Amino acid sequence: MSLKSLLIQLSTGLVALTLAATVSAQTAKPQVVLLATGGTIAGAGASAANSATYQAAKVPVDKLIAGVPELSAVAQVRGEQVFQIASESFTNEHLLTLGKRVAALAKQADVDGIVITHGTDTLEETAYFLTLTVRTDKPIVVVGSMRPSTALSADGTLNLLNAVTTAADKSSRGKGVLVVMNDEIHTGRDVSKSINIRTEAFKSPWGPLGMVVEGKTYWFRAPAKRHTTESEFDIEQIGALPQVDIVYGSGNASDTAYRAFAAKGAKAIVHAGTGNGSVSGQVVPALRELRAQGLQIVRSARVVGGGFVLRNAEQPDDQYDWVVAHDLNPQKARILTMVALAKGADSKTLQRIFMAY
Ligand code: DAS
Repeated sequence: MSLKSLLIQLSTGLVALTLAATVSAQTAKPQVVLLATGGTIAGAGASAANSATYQAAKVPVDKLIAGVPELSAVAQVRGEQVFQIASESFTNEHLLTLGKRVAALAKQADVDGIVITHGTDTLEETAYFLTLTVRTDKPIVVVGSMRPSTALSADGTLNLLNAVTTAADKSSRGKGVLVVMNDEIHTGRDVSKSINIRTEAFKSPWGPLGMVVEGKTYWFRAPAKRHTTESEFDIEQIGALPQVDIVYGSGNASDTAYRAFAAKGAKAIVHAGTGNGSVSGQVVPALRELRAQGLQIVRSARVVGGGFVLRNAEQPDDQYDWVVAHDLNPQKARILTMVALAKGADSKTLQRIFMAY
């Protein structure tokens, strides 16, 4: 064999080896699906100085992925545009559509983790809904941003990289649905948007689970409540979610809103009460009437962040057959009440569920 043909053979072999190594390196990377729903993380402002004035839900999923080239070093990421909306416009139908897509993807062998980009306004509700109803131990990570991608010091790109890092990390498995924001990893159950225009907007009353820093996850505690694979709820068994409304308590309260929601077909009302979920004397008769008509009455509080509503404290819950939301804020209590009523829970079962999830 001539030297020339030997060299050609050698270089062909080398190319084949390099190719095989590249392909195997790519296939060895975790496979993460990015489900985009809109929000500020997909937002765009008129100028870089607009950190709080912008249009949400403008940037498509492929541009979100292209905007963070570092993702390819962490995982093989493929995107789907599920919705393109601001999350204050989420409906129960959006929750069901998204949940069913997540559950279907989680069953696929070529999916190791799922990231959902989402508006921050109702992110906590979606994350809680998914942790209650999607039966998988694969990492599902919900992420948003407080500033649009066009702003100086935009937070979305690093939040997205941290979310994919967390979803690609085996140590994230079995921890329920997670929320990654501002370098922190929170449970979808505990976290809520507590500040409306700062990047450190998301807080958990009992603290985050951990942090993501420079491509690594650091865990400091584990979830304490039932979720995902230990849940009695299953998105695949939920056809529709019942109407559950929230009424905010304050001084000079009246029963108008409670009666109006009931008249429009609410199956339960979450009372966002003052203090320990207290109910004004002028509202108690209406709530007792509505309970007698079959509505569930759930006492949450406008101040729960770091405490919980105690049963039979100022309100005789046993006598009235009301339910307490424990440490869940009103918006989370609405999600859990809907999921429980969709499964036919009576008041005793509903109270058990509030203590367990
Ligand atoms: N309107 C907000 C939303 O879509 C924007 C955001 O903060 O993501 O939730």
